[in-house]
Amino acid sequence: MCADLTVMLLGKTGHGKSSTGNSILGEEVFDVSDSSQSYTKVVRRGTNRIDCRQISVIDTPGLYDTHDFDPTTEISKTTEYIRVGFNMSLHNRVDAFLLVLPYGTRHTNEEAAAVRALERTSLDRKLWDRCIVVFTSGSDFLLFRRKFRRPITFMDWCMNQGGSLGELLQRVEYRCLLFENLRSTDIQEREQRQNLFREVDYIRRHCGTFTKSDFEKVINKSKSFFSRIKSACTIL
Ligand SMILES: Nc1nc2c(ncn2[C@@H]2O[C@H](COP(=O)(O)OP(=O)(O)O)[C@@H](O)[C@H]2O)c(=O)[nH]1
Ligand SMILES: [Mg+2]
Repeated sequence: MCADLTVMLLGKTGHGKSSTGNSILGEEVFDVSDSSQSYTKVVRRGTNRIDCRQISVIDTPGLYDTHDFDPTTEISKTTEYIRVGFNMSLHNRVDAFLLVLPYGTRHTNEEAAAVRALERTSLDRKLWDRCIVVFTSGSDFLLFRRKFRRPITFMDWCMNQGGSLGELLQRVEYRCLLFENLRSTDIQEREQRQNLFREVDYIRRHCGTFTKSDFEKVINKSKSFFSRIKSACTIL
């Protein structure tokens, strides 16, 4: 299978969204920050042709950046980024949303709340079915697994996660990928990309295409969307 592919990066600032976008494209297209300050200020698209595929990556500014984030604002920001991303995408289509988290950092309450807020943005299964969790700093996992007499696989590690991270991974049906953006060899980079393509092809085969009008339907379908957001915010 050699279909064109569009993915959108979502997550907190500093988690490695732009770096992951560059790894996928095999080029330094997006600016990478060297502090926890949000470098990416606007939604951007990068494209490249790899093998026989036209690859589009949509990078977004960080969500849930501050400790005292307001969930209502964050939810409408996420919705807006996704909408702008669709406008930039080829054929108004996004095949998968990549939720970027750094491997090895504790899944803090703050992060758990961020993911819950994202859950509330993506109320519809149609969005969740297209989500892939990408863990960055993948080489730290390779160091970690060496500690075991019989080294565990990345999937073993994912299946062993509990708490809010475990719930999230279950929610995306363990569509999880490991990316090392700084210290990977060309071969590793190629393998990471192939793993991504495999997941996205699977999503497309099982869920069909997802266009901007599908997204707008998801948002508009329930007139209660905003009231649901409001009630979600009172839980947070
Ligand atoms: N060691 C390591 N550092 C990474 C990796 N991915 C991103 N970083 C670093 O994390 C910081 C934030 O990356 P960036 O892509 O700008 O994150 P964004 O704010 O989510 O777009 C930068 O210093 C990157 O060099 C990774 O896979 N391994
Ligand atoms: Mg960025």
